[in-house]
Amino acid sequence: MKLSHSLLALALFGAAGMAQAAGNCTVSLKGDDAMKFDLKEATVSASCATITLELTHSGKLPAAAMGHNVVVSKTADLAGVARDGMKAGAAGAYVPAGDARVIAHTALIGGGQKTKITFPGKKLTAGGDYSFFCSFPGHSTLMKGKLVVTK
Ligand SMILES: [Cu+2]
Repeated sequence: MKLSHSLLALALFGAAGMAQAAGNCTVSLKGDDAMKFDLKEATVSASCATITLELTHSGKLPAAAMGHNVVVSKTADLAGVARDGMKAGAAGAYVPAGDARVIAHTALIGGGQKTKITFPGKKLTAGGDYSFFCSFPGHSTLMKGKLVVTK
């Protein structure tokens, strides 16, 4: 009896694991004029061949005043990337060019716009400590969240 119960538990765990590996290849975020993302946490799978990162700016303000992007980095790199992004300025869309700490980033958009990018799941490691944030000057203190990476 005990054995069959453990086997059943294993089968259930296995099924849940497979379902997880098959999904979670898309992250959709909304940013608004109140300098907020709609999510504090998102989950993706490192086994996705391609991860899609979508951003919708649901506000009305132009990119120059309330621009948003989504940058993915290790959580430990967030502050440094945000700081160097500010130095890159509007011309660099507030993302440091060729910076290895930037795992992925979308374009900077204004109210009413949408953007998306893709990157390979293998750029992430399951269980790693990652964050997503907006690198527009001053935004990352509010506009950030945890990117949970599963297998
Ligand atoms: Cu922003």
